[in-house]
Amino acid sequence: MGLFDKLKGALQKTKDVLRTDVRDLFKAGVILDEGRLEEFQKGLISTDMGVTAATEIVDELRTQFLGRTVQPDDVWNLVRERLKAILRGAGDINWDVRNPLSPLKLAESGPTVILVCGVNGVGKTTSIAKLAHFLQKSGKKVVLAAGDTFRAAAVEQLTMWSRRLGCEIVTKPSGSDPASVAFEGCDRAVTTGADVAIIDTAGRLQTHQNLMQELGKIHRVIGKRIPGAPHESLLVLDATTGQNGLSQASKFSEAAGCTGLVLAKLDGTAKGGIVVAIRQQMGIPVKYVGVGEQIDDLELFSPDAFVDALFSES
Ligand SMILES: Nc1nc2c(ncn2[C@@H]2O[C@H](COP(=O)(O)OP(=O)(O)OP(=O)(O)O)[C@@H](O)[C@H]2O)c(=O)[nH]1
Ligand SMILES: [Mg+2]
Repeated sequence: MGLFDKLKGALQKTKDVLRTDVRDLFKAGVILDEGRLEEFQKGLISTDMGVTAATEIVDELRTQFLGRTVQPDDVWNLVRERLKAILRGAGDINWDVRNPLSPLKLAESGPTVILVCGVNGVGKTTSIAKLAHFLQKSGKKVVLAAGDTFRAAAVEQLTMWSRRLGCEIVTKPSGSDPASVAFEGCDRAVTTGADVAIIDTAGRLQTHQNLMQELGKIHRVIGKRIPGAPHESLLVLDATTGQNGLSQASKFSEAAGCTGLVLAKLDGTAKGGIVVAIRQQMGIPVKYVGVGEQIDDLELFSPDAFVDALFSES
């Protein structure tokens, strides 16, 4: 399956919302009135794209089409272009669908460090394995650091992935300081000439101040071993989360300066729209989407492919 097909499958539920609840509103020949605009806005908001984006789209529709007959295609083209523009943001990322590493900021010399954080159970460890696989396929040598020292099973889980991937892993006993694991992971990457170190962290709620401070410390310690690192600080969001994703993005960003999102579990959501809200309100781009539990189930996020999949006919 190609990227587009996978995305289409992953976004099925969001598409159903848009299509069944909303699409009927703009049957050919219908005159656009305030009632229809309001209904449409509700449908857009129900995908979690955020009130700001939904209002912008509806305002533009009002300006162009209020009191006139409107063709469904006019509406969809407008929505599509608007969403793409929001998701592309300021043009800070050079999306290249042929290069899965294109959204990542890589170190100019020495190892690139990728810190991965997020709330409990969102898909951090699995996403790390998938990302390592991506990197290895591009010829990069990867070191993993099992920074979730909170649960013994977490170290085993990442160790199992490292065996399958055939890459090195740095671990410490349960209860060790996660920052020291992160430090050692960076150290190992430097001394073994690895290209990338990926640091796993324990799941934590964004409302737990101590744990957010701990994450801040991990971030700082990484920078002590490798100046300028981490080069990427990826926040993994569960795509089923909806609006809480915004609060997660905000708090994790404060602690760990998030440079991008991984939107995991997009295969099971009606809420793919949250990425629009996060991009628009916080400027944090989605870089990857998780579309299943297998090692290959990670896709490069592309604004155009995402929006086109969201509105495709089939
Ligand atoms: N369907 C689906 N399941 C996923 C995806 N990513 C992860 N999972 C599943 O979600 C569950 C949790 O994944 P983990 O990677 O362990 O999540 P985590 O964030 O590391 O969890 P903690 O370390 O406990 O905070 C596992 O059963 C994964 O297989 C995805 O993209 N799609
Ligand atoms: Mg984990």
